[in-house]
Amino acid sequence: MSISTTPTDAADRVPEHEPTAHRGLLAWVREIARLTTPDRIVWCDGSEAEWHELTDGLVAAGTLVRLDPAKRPNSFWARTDPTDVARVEERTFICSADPADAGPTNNWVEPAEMKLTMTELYRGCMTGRTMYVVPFCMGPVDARAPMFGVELTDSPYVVASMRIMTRMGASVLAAMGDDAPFVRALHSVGAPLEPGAADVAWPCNDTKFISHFPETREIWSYGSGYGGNSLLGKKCYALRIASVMGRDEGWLAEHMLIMKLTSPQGVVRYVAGAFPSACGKTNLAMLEPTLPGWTVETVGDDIAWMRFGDDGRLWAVNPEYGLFGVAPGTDHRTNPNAMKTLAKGNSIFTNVARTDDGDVWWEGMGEPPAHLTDWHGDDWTPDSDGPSSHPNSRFCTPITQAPTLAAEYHDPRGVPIDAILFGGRRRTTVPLVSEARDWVHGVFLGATLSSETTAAATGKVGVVRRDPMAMLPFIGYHAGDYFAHWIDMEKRAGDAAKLPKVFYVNWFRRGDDGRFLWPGFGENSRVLAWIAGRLDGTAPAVETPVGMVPPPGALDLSGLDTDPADVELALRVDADEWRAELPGIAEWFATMGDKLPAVLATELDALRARLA
Ligand code: GTP
Ligand code: SPV
Ligand code: MN
Repeated sequence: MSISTTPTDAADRVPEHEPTAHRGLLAWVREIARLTTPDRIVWCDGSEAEWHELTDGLVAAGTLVRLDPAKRPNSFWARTDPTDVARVEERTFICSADPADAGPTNNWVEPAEMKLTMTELYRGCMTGRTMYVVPFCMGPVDARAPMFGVELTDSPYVVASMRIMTRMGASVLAAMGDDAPFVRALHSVGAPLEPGAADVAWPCNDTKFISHFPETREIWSYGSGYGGNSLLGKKCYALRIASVMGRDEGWLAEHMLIMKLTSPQGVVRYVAGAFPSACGKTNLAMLEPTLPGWTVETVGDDIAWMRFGDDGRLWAVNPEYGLFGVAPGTDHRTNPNAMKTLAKGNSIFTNVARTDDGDVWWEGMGEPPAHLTDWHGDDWTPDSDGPSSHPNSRFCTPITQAPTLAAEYHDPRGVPIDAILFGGRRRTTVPLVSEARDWVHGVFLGATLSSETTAAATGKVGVVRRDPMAMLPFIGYHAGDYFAHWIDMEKRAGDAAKLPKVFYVNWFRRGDDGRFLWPGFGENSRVLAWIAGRLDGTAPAVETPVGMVPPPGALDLSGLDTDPADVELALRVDADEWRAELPGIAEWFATMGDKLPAVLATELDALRARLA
C-alpha cells in the first residue's frame, strides 16, 4: 500500500505521490477526500504485505480475532454490530433519473435529492479514519473489455474482504491506464472519530443508504459495513449496475451459480442456476455427486454475466474472485468441498461462533462443542437459548482454493450455458424439478419464481414472495423491462435452438410433519443427471400443467435411502395447490403495469386454462 496524502492537504497533493496518472480517478479521489476529510489516504496494491498490515490492524482494533494458525492458517473471526448483519433492502435505492426506470420493485429517490442528502451524511464522515482507494476488476483483467471499479472506503474490513472477493490492487490499477472507464463506488461506515475518541470494534451508523445511480454507473453506500451493503463490487456493481449495463448493451447480469457438469460418458454441460439468497447456489455449485461417475466443477457460486458469443450461444463469466457463503448448514456431509476450501485458510468468518481452541463453529457443523463464544461475544453452551451463529453468518474465502474449481473459471470468454435452473425455497406446490416447454415459458417460470424469505436480508424470515429470476433485490431497473429484455434474448440468439433450456427446481418441499421430502445437497446430482438427459434427448418427461416432469422411474434413485413415496410427493404437481398460486401471480404481474410483456400475460392465461 502507498500512503499518498496527509489530512490537511488531502485534496490538493500533486499526483507524483499517487500511483496512477488516471486523471478521472485522481480528481474523484481528491473530491471525495475533500468531502469526507479522512486523516490519510491509502492506495491499495493488493500485496501480501498489505494484507498483513490490514489484518494486524484489524486484530489490534478488535474487529478481527486471529484463529489458531494450525487449524485455520491466516484466517480470522469477525463479529459485527448486532444491528448490521445482512443486506438492508428497505434502505436500498435505485436513483434513476426517471422513476419509471426504477419500477415497482425498487425504492426510488430523485438522484439530485439523494446526492444532496448523502453528501451531507458524507461530509466529514471519514474524520479520524483512513480512506482506502481500492481498484478492482470484476471478471478477468485480461477480458476484451475489463470491468473496472474503484471503491473508496473507510473500512479496513471491507478492504480485506474485497481482496478476497475481487481481483484487486496494483495490477488492476496498472491495467486501468490513465483513462479506462470505471464504476465509482463510494462507501463509508458513517462513524467519524473525533480526536481522542475511542473507536468501537464494528463502527457503523443507524442511518443507512445503499444507493445506485444507474445512468452514471455510481454507487454510494453509507452506514453499513456488512456483506452486500459494503463490498460494492458484489451486489451493487455486478448485479444492480451491471444489469443496467446489460439492458443497454444486450447481455444479462444474473444472481446465478455456474457449474460444469460431466457425465460418466464424459459429456460436458454448463449449467447456470438462479436461486434467491440463502437458497442453495453455493451448495449446488460445489456439489459432490452421490451418483457414481458424475463430476461437478465450480465456475461461480453467486453471480453470472452472460453474453452472446460469435456462435450464438450464451457464454457466462463469474465476475467474482471469492466465495461469500452462508456458514450455517455447511458441513462435511452437506458441502465437503466448501469445508476443504476453508481448510486452506486465508479466510474471514463473520458472525459465526469461535471455539475455545481458536477454531470456528456454526449450526449444522456436527455436534456442538460444550462451550463456545457466540456471535455476540457471549458464552454459549448447547443449553443456551439462541443459535451460536447468526443465521446469515458467512465465510469469505478465495474461490481459487476450491478443490472443485473448473479450469474455465479463468477464461475471460466464460463457458457456454446449456441449461438455466430457476429455484426457490417452497414448502409446498413447486415440484422437485420441471422443464419449461420453450424459452418464453422459461422466462415465465423465472418471472413468477417465488421463495420464502431468508436471513440474508433484514426483515421477516419464511414469508413467500415473488423473487423474479432470484433478482428481486438486485434488478437495477424496471422489472417489466427486465422481463422484456429476457424475452428478447430469443431474437438476439438468432437461432433459438442455441438458447439454454430452462428448468425449475425446488429442493425444499416438505411433508406434513415438516420433514424435507428430498434429501438435497449431493443427492441433487440425481436431478442434474435427468436434466443432462433432457439436454441429450435421452431422458423421458411427462407434460403437466406447469411444465414437463420426470415420470416414475426417470430419476436415478439407485442407492438412495429416501422413502420412494417421499420422492413421489416431492415430484407431485397438485392442481389445487397451483390454482391457489394463480391470484398471487396475477397480482404480481399487475404491478408491472403496461411494462408487462404481453407474452407473459398469455403464458399466465395458458397456465390458468391448463389448470381449469
Ligand atoms: P447466497 O449466498 O445468500 O446468495 O445463498 P446461496 O443461494 O448460495 O445459498 P447456500 O448454498 O449458501 O445455501 C443456503 C442454506 O440452504 C444453507 O444453510 C444450506 O445448508 C441450505 N441448503 C443448500 N442446498 C440445500 C439442499 O439441497 N437442501 C436443503 N435442505 N438445504 C440446502
Ligand atoms: C445474498 O444475499 O444474495 C448474498 C450475500 O450473496 S450478500 O453479499 O450480503 O448480498
Ligand atoms: Mn447471493
